[in-house]
Amino acid sequence: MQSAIRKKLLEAFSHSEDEFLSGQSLADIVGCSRTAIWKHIEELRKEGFILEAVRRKGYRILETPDSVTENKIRLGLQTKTLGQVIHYEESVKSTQKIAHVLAGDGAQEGTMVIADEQTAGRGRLMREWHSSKGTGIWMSLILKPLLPPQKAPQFTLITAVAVVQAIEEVSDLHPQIKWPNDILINGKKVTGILTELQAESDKINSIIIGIGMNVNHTQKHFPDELQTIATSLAIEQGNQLSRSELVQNILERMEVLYDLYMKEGFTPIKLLWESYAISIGKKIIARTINGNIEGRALGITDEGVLKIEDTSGVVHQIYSADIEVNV
Ligand code: BTX
Repeated sequence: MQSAIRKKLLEAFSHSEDEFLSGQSLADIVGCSRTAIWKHIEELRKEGFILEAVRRKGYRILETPDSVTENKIRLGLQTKTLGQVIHYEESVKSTQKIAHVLAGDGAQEGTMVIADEQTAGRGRLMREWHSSKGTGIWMSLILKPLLPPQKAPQFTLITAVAVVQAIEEVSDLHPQIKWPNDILINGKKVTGILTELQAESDKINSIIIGIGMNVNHTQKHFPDELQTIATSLAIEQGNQLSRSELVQNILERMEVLYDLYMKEGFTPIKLLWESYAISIGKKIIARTINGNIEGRALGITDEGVLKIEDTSGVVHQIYSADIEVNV
């Protein structure tokens, strides 16, 4: 985790745009000596930031590395809570695992764990999540809403809306959501969401939301078994995208939607979610642990539960399943 000085320094640069900031004004804003500022600037340079230093003018950032480090995400981040504490690691087994430990130790709301690579990333039901180095966004976010545990599945849907909006913000793409946790582009999976809980019987302690997004993968980054089902933003868009900008957008969108949800409940989120949903009105199969249900997807309830009408007209409420659309 970053020192308070580094955090303030990056916040100052976030507001300066292309302007130079003098060593003295930085020292005043941050509350340390000019030598300390210089040391932090050298650290940023080592990480790949290109800073211009001009006598009597000061410093400005010319270029930043293509990374998802704490420094890179902090620069320009416009949130109040989400991502205000960032744990970055180059390589981890699973960001979800680390976030669970941090949440158990009382991590503050909005704490994020992010890695450049996961060696044992996981999806639902302990399925594997392929997370190659330097290509994607592998992050886990800790939220602490004062809510009963039954509300937790709604956070998968809130996150899905935030992710779609973030992708639309930085690209020309229009992803769709497949209930409950897949984001698809042209029918292929670009993002998976994993919502997990630390809770007591009547209250949530922490929700840990894992987001895995394929960003700059080429087709050959995917193993054989994912060739036909996975895609990346770069494959669909035709050019590479900034992972850190996407992370910032996800955090910013998520903060707005989370706020809206806590103030007004799930109804406004539901409308947004349905506007991006792929399966509504279509024939689908829901594969649940109790067997398959085939029918037409009617929509979601105010709780975020999927409604399916089978051929005999019976409406089923599905809490958890894998969905196959267009059968
Ligand atoms: P899921 O169970 O819905 O999807 C898992 C399935 O998706 C796998 O069985 C495989 O078929 C397919 N899959 C695996 N990797 C990829 C990939 N990179 N792109 C597309 N399809 C893939 C989805 O679970 C939830 C995934 C959450 C991942 C994040 S990453 C950060 C955090 N840490 C962690 O360990 N998990 C979460």
